Amino acid sequence: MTNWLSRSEEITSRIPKGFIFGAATSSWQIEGSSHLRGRSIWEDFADTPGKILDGAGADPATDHFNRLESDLDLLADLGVDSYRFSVSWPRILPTGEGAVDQKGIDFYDRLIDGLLERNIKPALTLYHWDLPSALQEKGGWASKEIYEHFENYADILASKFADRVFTWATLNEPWVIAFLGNAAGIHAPGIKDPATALEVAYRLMVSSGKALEVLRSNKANNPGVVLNLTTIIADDDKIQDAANHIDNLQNRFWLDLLAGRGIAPEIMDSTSQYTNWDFVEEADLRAAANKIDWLGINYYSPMRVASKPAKGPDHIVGQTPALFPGSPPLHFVPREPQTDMGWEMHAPSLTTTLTRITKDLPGVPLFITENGGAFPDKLVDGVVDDQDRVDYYATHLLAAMDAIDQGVDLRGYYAWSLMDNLEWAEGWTKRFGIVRVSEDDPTRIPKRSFEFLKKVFVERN
Ligand code: IFM
Repeated sequence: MTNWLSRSEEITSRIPKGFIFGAATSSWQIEGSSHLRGRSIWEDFADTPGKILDGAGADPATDHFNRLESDLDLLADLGVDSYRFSVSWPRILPTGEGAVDQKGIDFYDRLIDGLLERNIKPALTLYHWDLPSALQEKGGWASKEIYEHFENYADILASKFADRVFTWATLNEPWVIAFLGNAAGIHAPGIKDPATALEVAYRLMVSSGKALEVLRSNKANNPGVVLNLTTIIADDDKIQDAANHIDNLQNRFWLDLLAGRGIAPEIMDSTSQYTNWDFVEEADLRAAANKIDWLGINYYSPMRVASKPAKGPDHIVGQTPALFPGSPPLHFVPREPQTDMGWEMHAPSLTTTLTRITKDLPGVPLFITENGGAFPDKLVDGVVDDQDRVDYYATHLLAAMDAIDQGVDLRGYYAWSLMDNLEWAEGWTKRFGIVRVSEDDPTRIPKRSFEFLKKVFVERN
């Protein structure tokens, strides 16, 4: 393994002036203090036995709600330009609608002001998966009423924070929300119904487009959206059609909607056994194509597919045919080296993902809004020497610079994640942080990867 701590100048010398560096988190994964807000679908899911691998729930998470100031100090020490966080919808509107909870507004006011005092630009995401349970009871993202609820929520946040936030993202990873939550049922709300998942995918993008308008009408800076797109690799000749189907649902669906191309006939055909798409309306498609000032890409790994299964362990988090309704038979076959999620580490796929997006959605500046890896960290004598994570960051930062050299308008990079946290259905069993936190000890211990990223952030020109 390369000693990147002594070779960070290979990266810093390639970073363009004005490039934004940051770290990212999300509300449900870190905040805790769920008694001070309304209930979300993730508490409902976590309370269902067997849904979360280690039985973890919303509390205490990393206890960030009570440790805000010292967590902001950590960010300042890391030397970031920006911090990407999400707002918990049920902290602002306990049932998703009705009266605003001032406690929730006060918390995010303190967060945003605390960032600005430390010269860190707030990058706010409206929705990172913690839907108020009361809205799920009314149909959640599968119902048309969600448009109005999401617009109302966006309006409240923008009217309070538009003057101080640097970038706004409407949604985080709508593919995950739609398909992990509603097709495979491995995320909240735990529905296993492809037809619902396809409708949710569509309604999410329409909701996002409508919220973009609301943000703009409140003069919010830089409204955008965050997608998890990746490169699909067909590992043998017989699998190209299936690989195209995976690509259609993972990448093309979202890019086409944003670009105003609507829903491709190939996608409608290959999913026709589940839905006739009669919920699609012209006016909605126009809303889904509302202008974004930037697109966020969360990238971790390519998806490698083959006609035959690979040898060895086959539990890959978030890679299963059930996530791609209408898919021909196929197997996910990540190669070594892999992260703890079973995800193949292949930095060149970050470059190809970014160049492809630039081709399919030209003229839109990009940010890498999440990138990082889960590894089986060991705490030895108070130190986490996570060289595997350092290696992951170094190779992916170089791959991001390669994309810039190839003409991609990449404006920034956020590491996932500032700290170990609740990794959704995996609970505490997977650690993505550059700062160690554990389920039974909220003490923050910066890892070697923190030291490495700090060096890169501080030493760049
Ligand atoms: O932890 C998640 C995050 O919430 C969304 N993007 C992927 C991360 C790792 O799985």
